[in-house]
Amino acid sequence: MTISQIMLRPVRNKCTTANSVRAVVNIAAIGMRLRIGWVRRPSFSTLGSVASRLQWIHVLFVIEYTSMIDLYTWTTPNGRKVSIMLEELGLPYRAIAVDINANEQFKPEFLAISPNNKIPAIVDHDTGISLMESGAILMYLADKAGRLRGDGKNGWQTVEWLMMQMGSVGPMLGQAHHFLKFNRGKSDYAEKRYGDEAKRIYGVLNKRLGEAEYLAGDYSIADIATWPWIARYEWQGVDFASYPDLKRWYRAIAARPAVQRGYHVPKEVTPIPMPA
Ligand SMILES: N[C@@H](CCC(=O)N[C@@H](CS)C(=O)NCC(=O)O)C(=O)O
Repeated sequence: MTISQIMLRPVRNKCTTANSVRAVVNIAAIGMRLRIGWVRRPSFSTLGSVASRLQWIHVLFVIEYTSMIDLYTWTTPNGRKVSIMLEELGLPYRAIAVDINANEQFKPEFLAISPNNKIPAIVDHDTGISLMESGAILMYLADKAGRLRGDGKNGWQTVEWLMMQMGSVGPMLGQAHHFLKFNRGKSDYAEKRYGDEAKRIYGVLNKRLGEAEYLAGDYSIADIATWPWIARYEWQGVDFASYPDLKRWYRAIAARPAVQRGYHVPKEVTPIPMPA
C-alpha cells in the first residue's frame, strides 16, 4: 500500500474533540482506510484571552491509504457475488451502481472497464488492476487477501466448483429466469429445457453438499459464486423440499453477516429469500 495523501484539516473553534472524532468516522464511511488520526489541541496556558481562544484552530492530520476498490455492480446474482466477497474480506470498497435496466452498462466509461458490457467489474486503486468477469474478480480478491480460495487439494476443488458455477449454474439458471420468470408462455420448449436443467443442477449441488459441508470442503469463493444464484430459487420454480442438503447449505450461508450486508449492495430491493 502507498500513502496517497496527507490531509491537513483545520477545524475552527467549536470543534471539540468529539467533533474531530466524528470527522474521522465520516471519512471512513466513504471507504477510505484510515491509519492515523490525530487531533492537536492547544494548551489553555497558550491562550491569551477568550477571543483568541475562540480563534484557535484545532488541526486534524489524517493519513489515508489508497486501498479502496471501486465495485461496479447492480442488484443481480453476479453483482452480489463480489459485494459479498468484499464484505467477507473486510476490504474497503465503494459500490458504483450500473443500472442495467437503464442500459448504463453500454456507457463508454463503463465499457472501458468492462468491454463485455456486463457487471460486475472492479478497479483496485491499490494495484491499478481493473477486472471484469465475476469468477476472475473472486479469484483476484481471494489471492489479494489470501483467504477463501482453499489450500492444497481444497484449492483445486475450489477452482472446480467455481468453474462449474461460471460455466453451468450461472448461464443455465440465467436462461431459466429469462424463460420462466420474464417470458412465460413464449416457448414451451425453452421453459421445459431450462426448468429441467435448473432441477438437474440443484440435484448435482445437493449431492455434493450431502458429502461436504461446503462445495469445496471449507467455505470458499465457490460458495460465494453459487449462493446468490440459488437465492433466486423462486424464479427458477424449484422446491427446496427435494434438496435438503442444498437447503442446509443455503440457510447457513444466508446467516453470515457479510452475506447479509453484501446482498443489499448497491441497494436493498427485497429481503433475502428464506425457504421454510
Ligand atoms: N460471466 C459474467 C456474466 C455477467 C452478467 O451476465 N451480468 C449481467 C447482470 S447479472 C449484466 O450485466 N447484464 C447486462 C447486459 O448483458 O447487457 C460474470 O460472471 O461476471
